[in-house]
Amino acid sequence: MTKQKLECFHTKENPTWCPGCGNHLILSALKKALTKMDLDPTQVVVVSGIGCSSGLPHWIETYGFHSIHGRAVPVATGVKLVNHDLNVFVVSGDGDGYGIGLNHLIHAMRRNLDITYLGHDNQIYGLTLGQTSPTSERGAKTVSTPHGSIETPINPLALGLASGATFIARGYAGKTAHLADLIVKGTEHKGFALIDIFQPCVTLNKVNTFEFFNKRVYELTEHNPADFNNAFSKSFEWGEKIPIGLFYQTKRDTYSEDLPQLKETPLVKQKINNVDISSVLEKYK
Ligand SMILES: Cc1ncc(C[n+]2csc(CCOP(=O)(O)OP(=O)(O)O)c2C)c(N)n1
Ligand code: SF4
Repeated sequence: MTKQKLECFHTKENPTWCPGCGNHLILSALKKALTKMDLDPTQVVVVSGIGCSSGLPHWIETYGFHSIHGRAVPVATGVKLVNHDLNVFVVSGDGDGYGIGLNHLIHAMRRNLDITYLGHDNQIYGLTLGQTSPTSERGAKTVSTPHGSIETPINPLALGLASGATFIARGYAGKTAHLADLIVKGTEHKGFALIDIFQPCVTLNKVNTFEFFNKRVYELTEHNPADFNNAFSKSFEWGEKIPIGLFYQTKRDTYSEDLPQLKETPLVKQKINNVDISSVLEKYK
C-alpha cells in the first residue's frame, strides 16, 4: 500500500461552517491523524448526529454516516459490530452527544466498544442558533437562558471515567498538532476513546472563545494516565488554568473481543452459505 497523503481525505466540497469556527481545525486534525496512521480512506467510517459539528462526515473523504440527533453512537455501534476491522469515529456536539444522546454514550463506554469519540464541545447549541447546552457554564447567558443558566454543567471527562471508558482525553481546536496526536493515540487504543475537544463557536459563544482558551489551557505533562483518582480530580480543574491531554488510559477487553461470535472474524467476513434463511424469507413474501 502506498503511503496515504493528506489530500486523499479532502473532498471537492468545502465545509459550510462559519469562517473561523473551531470545527475547521478539528477536521484538519482528524485528517492529519489519519494520514499519520497511514489509514486507507476505505478503512475509516465517520458517524455523526445532528448539529454544526455533525456535518463533518460530508467533508472528509472516508465512509460516513450523518445520522439523526443524538443517535451517532448506536449507528457507530452497528458499524463496529458488523465489521470490527474498520476504524470507527463518532463526531458529536455537546448538545447531540452529552444531551439527547447521552444514554447511548454511557452504554458504549461501559461496553468498551473500540470506537474513537470526538466530542466537539463549544458549550452551546450552534445549529439552532445559540441555546444553552449541557456543557454551558453556570450563569451562561444565551437565547434560552437570558438571565443566566442555573444548571451545573456536565463534566464529560469525569462522566467518561465513571462510565468505564478506557481512554479519556481533552483536546483543543486551537492546538491542532496536539489534538492530532491525541486522535492517533485514541485510535490506536483498543477500546472506547473519549476525546472531548474545546471547539470555539465564534458566532454564538462570545465567552468561551479562542482568546479564553489560549489564556488558560496547558498541556498535561507530569501526569500519570494510569492513576484513576488523579485523573478524576484533574478533570475538575477549571478556572485560570485548564488542563488538556491524556487524562486516563487503561486496558480492558473490548466488546468485540468478549463476544464469541465476533472474537475471531468480523461478521461481514463470516461464511453464511450454510445458514438456511428460506423460512424467514417465506414470511415476508
Ligand atoms: C429530535 C430533535 N430534537 C431537536 C433537534 C434540533 N437540534 C438540531 S441540532 C441541535 C443541537 C446542536 O447542538 P450541538 O450538539 O452542541 O452541536 P453544534 O451545532 O453546536 O455543533 C438541536 C437541538 C433535532 N434536529 N432533532
Ligand atoms: S454557528 Fe458556531 S459552531 Fe456553528 S458553524 Fe458557526 S461558529 Fe461553528
